[in-house]
Amino acid sequence: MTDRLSHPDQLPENVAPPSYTPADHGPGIVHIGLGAFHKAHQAVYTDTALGLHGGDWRIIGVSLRSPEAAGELAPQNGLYTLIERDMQGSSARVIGSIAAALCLPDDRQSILDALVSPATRIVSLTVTEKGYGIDRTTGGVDITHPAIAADLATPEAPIGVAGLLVWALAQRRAQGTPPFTVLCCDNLPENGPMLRELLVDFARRTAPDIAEHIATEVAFPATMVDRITPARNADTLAAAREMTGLEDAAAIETERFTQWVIEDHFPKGRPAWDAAGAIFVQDVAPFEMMKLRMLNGTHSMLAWCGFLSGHRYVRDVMRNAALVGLIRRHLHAAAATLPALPDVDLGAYADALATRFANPHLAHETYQIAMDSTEKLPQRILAAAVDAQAAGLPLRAFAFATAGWMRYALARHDNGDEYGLRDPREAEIAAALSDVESAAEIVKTLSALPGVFPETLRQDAQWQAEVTEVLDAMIALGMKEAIRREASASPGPEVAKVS
Ligand code: CS2
Repeated sequence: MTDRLSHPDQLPENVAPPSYTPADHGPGIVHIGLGAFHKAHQAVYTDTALGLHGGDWRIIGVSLRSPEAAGELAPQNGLYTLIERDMQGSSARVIGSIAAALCLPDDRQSILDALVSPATRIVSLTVTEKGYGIDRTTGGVDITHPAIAADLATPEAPIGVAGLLVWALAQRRAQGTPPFTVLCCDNLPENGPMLRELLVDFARRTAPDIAEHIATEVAFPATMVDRITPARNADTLAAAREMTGLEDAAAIETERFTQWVIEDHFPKGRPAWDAAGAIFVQDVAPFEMMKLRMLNGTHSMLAWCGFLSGHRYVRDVMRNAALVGLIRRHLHAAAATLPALPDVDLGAYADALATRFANPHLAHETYQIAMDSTEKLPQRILAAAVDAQAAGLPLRAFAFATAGWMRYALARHDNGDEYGLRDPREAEIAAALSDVESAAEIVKTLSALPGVFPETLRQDAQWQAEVTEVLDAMIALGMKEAIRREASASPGPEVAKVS
């Protein structure tokens, strides 16, 4: 029987162990959202930083609901294999930065203790866009969000992000412990300030005396995170077994590329993430916008259109010339909406993205990216469309992407086969579309979903007409043909510019 990974000494020569002794370093970070992305990104930067500069900065990883991650990591002393893949091939290393893996329903007291402990100087988060419970129209809490509703009712027994963080910050203040720095690592615009606003609003409703403390004394650095990380599957575990000679239930795979841009505002210190390659800047917003609109916006467009035209993986989409043309067009259109960034060549960034998407060794499912689309569309596509509209730039690429989402929201393939949207607003969308048929009605109905479409687009007849025209073609001709026609009709120079 194959041994299970639990100690760095077990590793063969070709797999790098942590370059430090994990047990020599105490925890300094609580991370909420112990999923593949955290394990491929922040935990890796922390692992490298610990190896280079040491410090008590290991991570107590927390899952709010599922016991899965804790169940995989705990028997392995937090160790896991990270498989990194690029065009040249794959390599593996073992990460030692996770000191403990906990799950809220099972380990509640340990998690609350960790959040209040003076040793915890940073609380970082990757809970996905839908995990926070933000009301996009007000920036405050969405009182219909299940965790927000539960925590507003019983703030002394929190189960969600806002409830737990406000509870912990209040406890720390009462005990005279300085607040931790809150580091949101989800793909949301101005993610630090966004989370501050959410917590301040939650506190105003449940613990008004600490709302001001959170607004003025807690640091919420903004950050842009980037690493394409497919959901782990049986092939990942088999690859880890082959590369390490060990069983590893917690192994993950990711691309070799990684990027982290962080606003340098950590009053209680931080790991030497800069030594590990993170870039510290005064203002993250332009980087965030670039990544959200170019990488994530294009990703969403290619996911809807790729999924509906029969492409299971992103790498397959990148073998379809018509889709590649539309991807190039989208990258260019998104780039045109961005403020200039010194030292960043957006054409080169677009090329690099196309290469990353085409990575033949990464099995990244279009259906995975299409998940939670109502949470992604506004900052990825619609915000860019609004800026394009204001600048008098062509809206076609964004109208095409939006029509792709609307076609996806119908929840059935061209042949009638149904699929689940896997979106928090799935039921609402299904109900709204139940007696709607024409493209024009679908556009009108979906554009009216509260909090998704900006008013300036809803009022723009040209925009509405373009989205309707594309959606009509997608429905009438089928997705493949609509894509082919769009690609052949789209003006060459616009496509060619970023090639
Ligand atoms: C993707 C992102 O699933 C998605 O929505 O667009 O997870 C993307 O892979 C990452 O943001 C890359 O950094």
